[in-house]
Amino acid sequence: MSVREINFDGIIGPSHNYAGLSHGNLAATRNAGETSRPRAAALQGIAKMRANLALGLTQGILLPHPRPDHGWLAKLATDYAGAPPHLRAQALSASAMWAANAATVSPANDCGDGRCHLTVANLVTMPHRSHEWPQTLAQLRIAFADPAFAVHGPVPAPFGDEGAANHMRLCETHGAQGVEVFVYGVSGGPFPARQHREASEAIARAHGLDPARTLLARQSDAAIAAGAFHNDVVAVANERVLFAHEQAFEDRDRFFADLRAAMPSVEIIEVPADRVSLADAITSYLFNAQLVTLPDGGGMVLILPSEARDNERVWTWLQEMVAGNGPIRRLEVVDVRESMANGGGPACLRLRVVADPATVDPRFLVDDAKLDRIAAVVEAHWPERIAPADIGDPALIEAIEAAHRALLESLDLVGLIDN
Ligand code: SUG
Repeated sequence: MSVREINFDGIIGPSHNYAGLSHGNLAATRNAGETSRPRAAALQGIAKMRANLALGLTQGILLPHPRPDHGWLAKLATDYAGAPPHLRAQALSASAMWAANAATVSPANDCGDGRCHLTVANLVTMPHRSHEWPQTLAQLRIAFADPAFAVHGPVPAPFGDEGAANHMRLCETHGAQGVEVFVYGVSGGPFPARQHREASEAIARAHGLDPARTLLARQSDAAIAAGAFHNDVVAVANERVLFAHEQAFEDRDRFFADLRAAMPSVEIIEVPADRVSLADAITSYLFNAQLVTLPDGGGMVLILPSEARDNERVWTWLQEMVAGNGPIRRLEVVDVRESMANGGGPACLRLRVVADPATVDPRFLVDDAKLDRIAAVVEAHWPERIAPADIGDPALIEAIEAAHRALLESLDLVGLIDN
């Protein structure tokens, strides 16, 4: 038995484009109408996975969804050719790449029945994401079919659930019992609050979490209004470290006191607003980093997007932090600019599962050789560019569908999850 954290990254799909579909996600709306580079995007994601493997981490994948989603359009009594432009864009989105929104995961040691529980996120707030869950659920049921796991369907609408992006877990080591924190938003500001308290509470119940080790924290209205459409844009946790912006939580003092009571060894690293403003945190995605523990006592590494290095105030603060004697010992920078332009940083692209890799379907785990194979499919089949005007082009749609088929074939998953 070797329980560890496994990062499952969403492979960036061949339909990756900039349609500006996410109100409240400032990068996505700012880049609406730009030309995307799906091939480069997917290769950037693969390079990030390679860098994680090189750090000694265990790496998994989730697959792009079939796009356009013809089944969803059929439920709307239309088809791709006949659909109005906004429905076409919503049916074509590659947004399943952001695996942090695939599900909420509670490791076995936190759950009453000793199994690792996963609840697929309903993503009901955004139309282009609301039709992801059936395909995500199909993949989770294959990847985590072992009795070590319990995979749940979505929380019912209208309670919005955006998965692990609004969930943090603190623990001494990944294999130990943890304290789980669910972060929800309250609507009323300029942008939607995508995680509802009722959904978080339902998941905590479904996973059989111990109420004494489960906290609900309200995301600050200021953070949502500044463009933090998910908590993972302003906070990230790993083992006993919480790394967060000073303005991430609505009632910060009470939340920190509750967290310290539930887990006295917690170390809170807070970035003050007078050093890094919320606006800087959101454009640089400083907190949308993967905070990981290296194997063999190597300490913690923060895997950041290159945008964090480009912002002088953010980079200066980070360098001071690693020069100090804190738990985060090292900074690694990755280039995921294509995903970032849609508001998805390194942490958005991954779903963390604490489990023994031997219990996971091996087709969802990767090593360098398998990443080589995936990269070869991407090089051969992913469109180089998608401009807004291309979205109606039947030849592009054919190329996207052929690319998706080629990937499933190369991973031996045809027929299992191709709907
Ligand atoms: O849901 N962007 C995604 C980004 C998700 C980031 N995930 C985390 N923070 N964990 C979203 O807003 C943009 C797609 C478009 O506009 O075409 C988009 O869906």
